[in-house]
Amino acid sequence: MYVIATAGHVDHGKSALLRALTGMEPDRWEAERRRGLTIDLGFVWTRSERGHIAFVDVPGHERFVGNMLAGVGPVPAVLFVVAADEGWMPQSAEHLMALHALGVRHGVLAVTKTDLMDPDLAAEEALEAIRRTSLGEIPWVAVSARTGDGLPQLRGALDDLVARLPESDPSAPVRLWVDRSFTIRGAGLVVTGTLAAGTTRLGDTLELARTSRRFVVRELQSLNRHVDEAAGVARVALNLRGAGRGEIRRGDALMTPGTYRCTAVADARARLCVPADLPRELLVHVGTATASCSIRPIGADTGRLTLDAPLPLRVGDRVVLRHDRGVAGGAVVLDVDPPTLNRRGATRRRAGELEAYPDTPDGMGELRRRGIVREGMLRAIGVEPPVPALAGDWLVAPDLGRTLRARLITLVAQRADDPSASPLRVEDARKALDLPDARLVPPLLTPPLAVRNGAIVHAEAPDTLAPAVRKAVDALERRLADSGFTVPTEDELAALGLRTAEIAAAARAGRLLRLAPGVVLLTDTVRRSVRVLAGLPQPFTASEAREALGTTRKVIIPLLEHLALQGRTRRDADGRHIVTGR
Ligand SMILES: Nc1nc2c(ncn2[C@@H]2O[C@H](COP(=O)(O)OP(=O)(O)OP(=O)(O)O)[C@@H](O)[C@H]2O)c(=O)[nH]1
Ligand SMILES: [Mg+2]
Repeated sequence: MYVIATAGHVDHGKSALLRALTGMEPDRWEAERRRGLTIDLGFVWTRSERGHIAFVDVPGHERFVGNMLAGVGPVPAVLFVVAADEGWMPQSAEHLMALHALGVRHGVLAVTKTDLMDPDLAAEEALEAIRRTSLGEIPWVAVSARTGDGLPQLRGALDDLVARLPESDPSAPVRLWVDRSFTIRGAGLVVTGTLAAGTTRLGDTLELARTSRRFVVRELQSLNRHVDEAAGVARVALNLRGAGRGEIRRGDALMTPGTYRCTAVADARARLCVPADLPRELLVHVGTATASCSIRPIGADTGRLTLDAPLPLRVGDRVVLRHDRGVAGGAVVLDVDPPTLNRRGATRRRAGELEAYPDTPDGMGELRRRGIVREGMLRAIGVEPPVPALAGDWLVAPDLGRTLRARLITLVAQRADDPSASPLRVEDARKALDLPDARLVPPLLTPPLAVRNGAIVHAEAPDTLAPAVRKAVDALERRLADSGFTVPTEDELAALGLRTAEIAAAARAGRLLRLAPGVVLLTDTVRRSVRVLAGLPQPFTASEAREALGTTRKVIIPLLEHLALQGRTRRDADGRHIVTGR
């Protein structure tokens, strides 16, 4: 299915043309038909060679420009209507400005009422104006809704138009801007909208962005027919279980849960207007939503929008800016999570940053700016993750990843230089590198660095440990197995051939721990000591620990320091020790 919106000056024959094309009535309200004036959006459709083409008919009267913007907001293509007898008019220009602000690139011009006047002059005027906008060169057709002249050509032009429309992604998260909501007796609330991308299915859960309330799709229709699923671009009508009368209204957005964030502050690049020249208070239109907003200029063409109500904005969204005299221009959303601008010089710096932001969402740029970010966050702000997750759902910018790897190597090397140092724990590395999640540490390690028992070690170290040293440590382990808390003396170690250099190598391999000169422990002994200490009434003093382990002050003081550093114990206000249970 394809969806096309109309545009054009009041009374130029938009609704009459759709009536002639589709045989359906776009003016839904009795008042509209009586007054011969479209007030609100109309929805009609026809079959074409390529499938259904649905139309969103908009009002041309300047008083209803808000409704017009809700109609064109989520729609990718336009049927621009100009009456041959009146030619280019103020609302033609305003609608064109809105389409340009929204970045609409696909359209057909219909010069209608050709039964009243030759169309050429009107066509020339209109094409001249349209050419200078995002629509560029578009085909035009002369038609008369009254006589039916030109209708076959218009159908042909519409077929060609839809054939050129870009495909939308059926797997994208849903953001359905609601354009109508009504209650059906016995069924409850029904909402309609143009699904721009993504797929919605019966039984799906959608989240109302304004309140975060979730609803299950109980019934799904497209063009008045029941369907099990609908993929964008499509007109859809959803009956939502549990939604009360008036709970969802035009301007609301129904979202795939967890794929969006609402924001009231966004930095944007202005189109067709200069932020500094705009009134401070404006209306901003996006999708079918309208919000009051203030704009604060940042750079020459950039500014910060602050909305009176948060909206599920995405990077790359096109918005229309309007004041009491009409459409003022538009803007492209560049950043939906912008930094505060409190510090001196912050605005000037920000102006420079925003200059470098592209108009179209740039996943790698967003990742680089953030360095480390969750996949869901990038999707929520409107960009596809440009690289696979490194751990969990965390993405790391490639440049930053390289820097972090190098810093990890340095950190570990610094420890290795110090024979008495214990291996670097993953949590210490996380803190040192300021990572948001310890799961990021292992994939950032460069072999042979690897994680063993929560610490970073040279994975090859046990194998590269000289056979004599390995044998000596093995022998020590055998001898001390089950012997409780025993600290081998320097003589015992020397007898096994374990002197300073050998001890340092075994420490790097994670087998021995050198706590202080003359205080060398098996890693396993340290583990056992924690179990013993955990069995003491908490908190405990150093002497109580010494007694429990049957050791000396010379050993217990560095041991307790080591355990505290490792986070295995902590000190209370009186300097006593508590096993943390980790
Ligand atoms: N002679 C002639 N009159 C037409 C033609 N198309 C529309 N009209 C008349 O023009 C008037 C306005 O037509 P609409 O279709 O309501 O115009 P519109 O653009 O939808 O107007 P709004 O929705 O209010 O902006 C009506 O009286 C129509 O009968 C046409 O091709 N020839
Ligand atoms: Mg109309």
